[in-house]
Amino acid sequence: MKTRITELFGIEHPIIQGGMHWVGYAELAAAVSNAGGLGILTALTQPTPEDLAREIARCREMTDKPFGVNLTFLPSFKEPPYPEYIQAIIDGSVKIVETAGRSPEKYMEQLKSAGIKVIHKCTSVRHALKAQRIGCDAVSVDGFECAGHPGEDDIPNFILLPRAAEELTIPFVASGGMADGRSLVAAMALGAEGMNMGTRFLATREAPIHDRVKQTIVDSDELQTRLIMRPLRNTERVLRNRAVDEIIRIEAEKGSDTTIDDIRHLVTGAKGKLVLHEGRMDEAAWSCGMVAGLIHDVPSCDELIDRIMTEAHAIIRERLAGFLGE
Ligand code: FMN
Repeated sequence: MKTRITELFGIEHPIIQGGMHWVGYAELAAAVSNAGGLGILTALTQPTPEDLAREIARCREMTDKPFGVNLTFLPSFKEPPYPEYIQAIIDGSVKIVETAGRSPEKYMEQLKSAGIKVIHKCTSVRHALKAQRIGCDAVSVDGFECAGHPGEDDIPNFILLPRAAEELTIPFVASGGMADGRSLVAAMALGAEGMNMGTRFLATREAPIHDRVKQTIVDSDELQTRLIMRPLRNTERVLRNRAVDEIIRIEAEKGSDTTIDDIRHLVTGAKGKLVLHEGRMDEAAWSCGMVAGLIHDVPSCDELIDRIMTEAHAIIRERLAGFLGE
């Protein structure tokens, strides 16, 4: 399948693995890239820019295919040294960066002058247009269904993707709620040129997380996610657990007076790591998408991507062409 996204990034299949905190290590990124998709390391999962440089080198040993690095600009307790992380990306000869959260405007010159292609992940058409204006090469349009931060507009992909198609000239991938060949074909029908997946890649053999997390996703349906941190305008979609129930209780009690200090103990990155790496499933809130309802197994990345592409071809050639009587 050839699209502007496969051409832009030099990949075989239009499938991207979005950056994921505590998950986007070399094992997963290399497995996705080796399967013909675009694997992405998560910069801020590495404690320092030097650690990121080592992780890039490790990933390069595991794959000779293109891979990228995610740089997330979110409100944080302490601003990370972004220019130094970017320097590690440049020094590691990585040519693709996925940005997310705030606009990457401040860093575009540093990225572009190193010949890096930038795909910005955003949750609204206006942010996508801004990304286009400041020189991003592509965008990842993240619908309300997505794991992590869906923004505050709550527009699902059935509306958001065709709206993006109406406005953008740069290519975009659909993100949020994508799981299989049906997702890919639907996203492309709505104007996208590929798809980005997070939750689906958590439930793969190579994802370097605890098996209990993978099994929990398989066991969950589409009704199990919750939105937290809405009163802080930093909404996050997470899987329901004891910590999330407690956050929801606190937010209901405090309403718009909720502050990060009220819930910090249940949302810190350090605690999220206990869930993802140690399988302590009730320890903290952790990002998970509604797409859990479509995830029923834990394949390898190669099996998953191969299955998605086979299914997508069959849908286009047989199911859709069949409606035309061809
Ligand atoms: N997106 C980021 O840009 N930065 C992150 O650090 C990040 N961490 C994530 C951690 C987890 C456990 C998950 C499931 C998602 C995370 N995301 C992050 C969002 C994904 O990259 C992707 O945009 C999202 O999962 C798409 O929705 P889906 O899960 O329905 O596929």
